[in-house]
Amino acid sequence: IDTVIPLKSRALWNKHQVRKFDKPEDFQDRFIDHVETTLARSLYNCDDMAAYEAASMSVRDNLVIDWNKTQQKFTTRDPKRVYYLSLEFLMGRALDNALINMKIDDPEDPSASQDSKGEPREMIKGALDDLGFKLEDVLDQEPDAGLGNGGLGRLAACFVDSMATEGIPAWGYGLRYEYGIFAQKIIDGYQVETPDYWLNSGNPWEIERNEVQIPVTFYGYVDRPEGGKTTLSASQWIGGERVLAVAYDFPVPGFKTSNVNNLRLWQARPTTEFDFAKFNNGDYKNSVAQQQSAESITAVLYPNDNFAQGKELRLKQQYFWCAASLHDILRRFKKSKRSWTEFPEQVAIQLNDTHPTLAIVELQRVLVDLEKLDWHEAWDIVTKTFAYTNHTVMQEALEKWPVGLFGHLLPRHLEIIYDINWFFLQDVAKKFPKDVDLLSRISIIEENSPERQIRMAFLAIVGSHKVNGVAELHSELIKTTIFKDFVKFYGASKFVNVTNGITPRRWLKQANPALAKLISETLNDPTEEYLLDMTKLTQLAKHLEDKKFLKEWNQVKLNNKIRLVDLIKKENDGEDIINRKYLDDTLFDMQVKRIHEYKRQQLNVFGIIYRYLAMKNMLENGASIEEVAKKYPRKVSIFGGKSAPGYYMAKLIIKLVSSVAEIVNNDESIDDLLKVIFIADYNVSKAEIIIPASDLSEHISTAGTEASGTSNMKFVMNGGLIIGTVDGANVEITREIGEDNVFLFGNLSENVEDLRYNHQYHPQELPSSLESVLTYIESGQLSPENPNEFKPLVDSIKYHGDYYLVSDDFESYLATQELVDQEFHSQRSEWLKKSILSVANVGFFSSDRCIEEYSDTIWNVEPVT
Ligand code: GPQ
Repeated sequence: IDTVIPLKSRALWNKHQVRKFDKPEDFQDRFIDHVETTLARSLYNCDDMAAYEAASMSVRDNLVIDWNKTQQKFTTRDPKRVYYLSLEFLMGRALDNALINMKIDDPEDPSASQDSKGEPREMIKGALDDLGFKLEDVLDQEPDAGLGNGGLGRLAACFVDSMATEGIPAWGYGLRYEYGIFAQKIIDGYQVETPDYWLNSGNPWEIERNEVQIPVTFYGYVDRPEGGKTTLSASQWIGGERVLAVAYDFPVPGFKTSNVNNLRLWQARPTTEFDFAKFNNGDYKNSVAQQQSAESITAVLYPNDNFAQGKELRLKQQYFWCAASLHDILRRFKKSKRSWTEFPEQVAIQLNDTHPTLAIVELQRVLVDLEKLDWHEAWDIVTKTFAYTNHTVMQEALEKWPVGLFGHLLPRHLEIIYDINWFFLQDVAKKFPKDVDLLSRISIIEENSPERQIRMAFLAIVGSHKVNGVAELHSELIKTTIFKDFVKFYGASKFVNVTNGITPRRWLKQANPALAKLISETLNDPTEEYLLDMTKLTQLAKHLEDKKFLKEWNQVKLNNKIRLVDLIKKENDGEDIINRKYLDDTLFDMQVKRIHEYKRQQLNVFGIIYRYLAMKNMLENGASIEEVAKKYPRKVSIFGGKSAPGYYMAKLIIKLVSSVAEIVNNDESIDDLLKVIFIADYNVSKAEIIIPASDLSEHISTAGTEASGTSNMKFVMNGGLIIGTVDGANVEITREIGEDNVFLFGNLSENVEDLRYNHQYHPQELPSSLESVLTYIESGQLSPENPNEFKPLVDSIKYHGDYYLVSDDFESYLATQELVDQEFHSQRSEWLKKSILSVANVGFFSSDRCIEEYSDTIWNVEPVT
C-alpha cells in the first residue's frame, strides 16, 4: 500500500496505533475525552444529548478502526466489489445498532475476547450508568436518519447491514439530504408536514471527507472535434454549470464480525469558481448566486412513494449522484492498473430501481468520450457491469423523462441514449422483422405522448445483464406485463427473482430484545448464532407443547404491548386511550406503512366502521354489552404512515381514520371494546416499538400491486400473525410458515383485470355490508362540520370504477376478520402456537439469504474473510 510516511517513521506510527476500547473504564475514558475536548463541555453541562454525542463518537472510534482495517484489506486483496446505488437509505438510528453489532466473533480481534464480560451493549449500559446516564434515554436522543420514503429505502438499509455482516466487499452510494422524509403532525385529523432537519445537532455518525470532491457538470452543449462525425465517436461535452460532490462516509458495521463497510453519501457544494466578469461589472450578488444554488441539489428528499413526479431538480439529483459515484468507482478501479475489459470482473453495480439508470449512460460516456474506447467494446463492458431491480408494476411509478427537459440538462447523455436505442431497435428488428408494432412498444423512447419521453425502466433493462423483481409473484408479473416484450427479445433467463428480506439484527434483536432473549435461551444459543443462521429458529417448533414456554412467549408480547401503550400515551398528552386493564385480552391489529390507495387503508377503515355500526346495532336491539363483546371482542386498530404531501386521496384517508377514531374512542356505550389510533409520524424508530406489539397486521393491497412488502416479514419475525391478500411476499410467507398460520382473503391477481373491466362497463353492485358503511359516511355524521368531506372516497368506489377493488374484496375481508376474532379469543393457545411457528419458519426472509442470492446469481462475488 502506498504511503508518504518514510520507512523510519513507521515504527513510531505502529507504537502509537489507536486501539479499540474493550473495557468499561476505557469506554468511560473515551467518553469523557469527547465530552471535554470534542464537545468542549464538562461534568457541569453534559445533558442526555451531549451524552448521546459523546457515546456515539466513542463507539464510532471503535468502528472507524475496524473500518480502516476492512478497507485496507479490500485494497490489498482487490476482490470484485459491489456498489449498491440507491437514492434512499432509510437507516433509522445508528447507536443502538452499532452497540449490538459491536459483538465480535474474531479470534484475531483483541476486543473479541470479551465473551466473559457479557455483551458490549450491556457493558456500555453499565458504564453509562456509572457516569450518571440511562442508556435508554441516551439512545432516545438520536434523530432518525430518514433518508428514504418507505420500503425501497429501508430495503437498502437492510442490505448494507447484511453485506457488512457477510463480508461482501460492498459500498452503498446515495445522497446526503439535508432534509429527510418530512415529520408528520396530525392537526384536527389532517396530516401537516414539517421539515425534517435531521442534522440540526450535527451528526456523529458521518465522516466528512473534504479530500474527496468530485466536480459534476450540467447543461452546456456538445462538440465533436476533428474527425468525429457521428454521435458514436468520442465527443466533448462542454458543460454550463459546475458543482462539487463532497463525500460523507457512514460506517456500516457487520454483526459478530470486525468487518465494517462504507455507505458514501454525496453532498452538493458550490465550486470555488467565481464569476469575475459579473463581479467586475459590480454585480457581486449574481456572481455568487448561481454557486449558492448548488446546495439545493442535495437539500431535500422527494417525499413520493411509488410515484414519479418528473421534476428537473430530481433529474439533477440523479445525475449528480450517478456521476459522482461512478467517478469514485472508476478512480478506485484505475488504481489496480487493469485493462478495461476486466472492469465487469472487478465491479458489479446494482441499480435500486431506475433512479440510478443514468449511471449506465455515464459509464458509456466516460468509456467512449474520455477513455476513447470503441462504442461496442464500451457497451459490452457496461451491460456486464450493471443489474437492475424493479420494485413496482404500477404505471404511475415508472420513471419517464421528457426529452426536452433531459436534453437541456444533459445534452451528451441524450445523444448516447438515442444511440443505445438505435442499436437496440436494430437488433430487435433483426430478430422480429415482421413485427412493426413491437418496435414502438419496446423503444426506449416513447413517441406517442404529447412529448417524447425516455422510458427509464427500458433503458435500465437494455443496459443491464440481469433484471430482478422482489418477490416471486412480482417477478412473474413483470415478465408477463410491463416487460413482456423484453422477455420475448432477450429470453426469460435475463429476468430473475430475488425475494426481499429484512435484517434480523435490527428487526428482532434491536426491536424486540425480550423475544431475542427468550429465543436464545430456548435454543440454548447464548452467543446468538441464530441471528446469522435463521434456520436454527425451526427448533422453536419443538417447544409448542411446553406450557411454561408458551406463557413466557405470551408475556413478552404483553410487555411489548405495554411499551407501545406507553408510547401512545406519551403522544396523547399523557392520556390513556387504550384501557390497560385488558391488554392481554385485546387484539392489537395494525396497519403501518405509507398511505396509498393501492395498499387499501380505506378497506381497513371501512371494516372498522362496519364493526362499530354492527356493535351499535346490537346494542340498539337490546343486546347486553357482554353479548356484543362475544361477537366483537376487544380490539385496538392502529394505523401509522405518511401520505405524499400532494396526494389528495391518501390525505383524505388519514382524515377518515382520525374522524372514525374521534367517534369510536369517545363512545362510552361500547365500553372500550373498540379503539382506533393513528400514530403520527411513523418512522423506523417507531416501527421498532410498534411492530413487536402486534397480534395481527394488515397487508391487504389489491392483488398484483404490492411488489413484495417487507413489513409483513417484520411482523412475522416478531410473532405477529398477518391478514393479507394473495400479493407480493405474502405468498411466500404463506408457503414458509404454512397456510394455517396466515389469514388470506380476497381476489387473485389473475382476476384483477377482468374485475376492473366489469366495473367500467357495469354500474357497481355493492355488497350490502359495504353499502351500509358508505351510507353512514355519506350521512355526514363523521364530519358534521363538512358533511361532504369524504365524498371523494365514496365516489371512487361507487362511481369511478373502484380501481382498487375494495367492493370485490370487502365481504371476504369481513369474514376473515371474524375468523381472526374467533381464533384470538377462543383458541388462545392455538394462536400462541401459530405465533411461535411463524417465528420458527421466518428464516427465509433474512436479508442475509437475499444478499447470498444476489451474490451468487447476479453479482458473482464472494465474501472476503
Ligand atoms: N417501493 Cl417503486 C417503494 O417503497 N417505493 C417505490 O417508489 C417503489 C417501490 C416498495 C414496494 O412498494 C414494496 O412492495 C417493496 O417491498 C419495496 O419497494 C422493496 O422492494
